This record gives sequence, C-alpha cells and structure tokens, in this order.
Amino acid sequence: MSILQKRGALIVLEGCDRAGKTTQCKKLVELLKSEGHKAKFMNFPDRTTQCGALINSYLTNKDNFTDEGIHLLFTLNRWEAKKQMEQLLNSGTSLIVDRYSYSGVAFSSAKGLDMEWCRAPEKGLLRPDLVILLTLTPEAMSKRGGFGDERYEVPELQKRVMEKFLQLKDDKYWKVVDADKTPEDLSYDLYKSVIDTVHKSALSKLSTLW
Ligand code: Z5A
Ligand code: MG
Repeated sequence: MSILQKRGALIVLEGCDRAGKTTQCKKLVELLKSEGHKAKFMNFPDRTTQCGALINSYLTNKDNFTDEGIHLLFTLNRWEAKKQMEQLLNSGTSLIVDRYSYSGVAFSSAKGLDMEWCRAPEKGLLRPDLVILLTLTPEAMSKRGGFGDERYEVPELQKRVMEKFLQLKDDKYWKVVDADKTPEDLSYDLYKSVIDTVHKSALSKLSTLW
C-alpha cells in the first residue's frame, strides 16, 4: 500500500512598502511550526545569490539597468529558486513567501512596461495556493514612518503599484486584507486563511503560472 505524501502549501504575501509583509511572513512560519507543521520563510528578491546581489545594487542606486533588464533579473531570481521550492513543497514543507511574481509584474508595469510583456517570463513558475495582498490607506501608511532610501520607495510609484496589484488579483486564490492592525491581530486574522490553505492544498497537485 502506498503512503500518500502530503505536500506543503505555497503562500505568498504581497503589498506595498511597510505593509508588514516580512513581519507577518515570519510570524506565520512560527505559528505553523508551533502547531507541528513544517514551514519555511522565503523572500524575493533573494539578495544572497549572485543575481540577487545585482538586484540589491540596483535597488540601492549603486548600479543601473534598463527597466527591461532589471525586470528579467527579478524573474531570474525566482527561476533560480524554483527547483528548491518544488522539492520543499513536495516533501511537505509549506513556504511562506515575502513578495513573488506579482511584485515583479506590478512594479515593472507601474514604471511603464507592458503588463503582458512583464507576465511572459514568469510563465511556468509555481503558482501559489494563496496570495494575501496587504493594503494600507495613505493615512495608515504615514503612521509607519518615512520611506527609506531605496529606489522604489516613493509614494507616487507605490500608488501605481497598488493599482497594478488590483488588476492582477484573481479572486479564486487571492485575499485582500487591511493591514492597519497590530501585528498580533493581523497574524491572528491571516492564520485562519493560511491553515485552511495548508489543509486544502495537501492532496492537490502543484500548478504553474499563469
Ligand atoms: N521588487 C520588484 O520590483 N520586482 C520584484 O520582482 C520583486 C520586488 C520581488 C524591495 O523589496 C523592492 O523590490 C520593493 C519591490 C521590488 N520596492 N519597494 N517598495 P523588499 O521586499 O526587499 O522591501 P519592501 O517590501 O519594499 O519593504 P519592507 O520595508 O520590507 O516592507 P514590509 O516587509 O512590508 O514591512 P516590515 O519589514 O514587516 O515592516 C516595516 C515596518 O513597519 C517595521 O518598522 C515594522 O516594525 C513596522 N510594522 C510591521 N507591521 C506593523 C503593524 N501591524 N503595525 C505597525 N507597524 C508595523
Ligand atoms: Mg520586507
């Protein structure tokens, strides 16, 4: 008799700068682990790879690329992680991922690139089981302190990016959540959807974008 290996869920958090994506991803991993689930935090861009180092030097204004060039580097940064993600998911580890292809398409198209062109190189990457889009009103955002020094941390661009996220939203597997809560209240809210997705995805097949 074969024993069915349950797979892990691929869960992505997206949203604007300072919405609390990193904080929540890490809290969700802790909560899953505390209930006996295998879970791992991942983030994009992953600045630790060679490609990620180029992205980092672009974001911190030390280097420059064309809009098309940096778009493809962000995509490559996800392609280089695909195999490892697949192996972890198939061995039963849920991945809680801080930004993914949707940031790639939203940021590049907000800068003026054609959205279909931006989507094309993401085709074939793993499709998340759940995407949580964290939103903040401009008032709530202003309470979180000033923008940092990175290239994209300007209000006009962040506003256009949020419009692009809403265009990419697919109601079948997206959930939009107002992030203007304490970190504890927010993770309590998110955990319900996360655990539900972990249970639902366990016996389904992984699929790919788009
Ligand atoms: N980018 C792209 O163009 N193409 C791509 O394909 C990808 C990304 C993947 C760097 O991303 C840039 O790369 C990003 C998009 C672009 N540019 N922008 N903007 P990143 O992920 O490295 O950085 P970020 O997401 O923009 O910023 P962030 O500061 O990491 O935001 P966050 O993760 O959402 O927030 P946080 O670190 O959890 O919290 C921010 C602060 O708020 C911190 O002081 C916390 O203590 C505080 N905080 C967190 N939660 C709360 C709550 N609930 N209440 C009050 N205060 C809170
Ligand atoms: Mg972050």
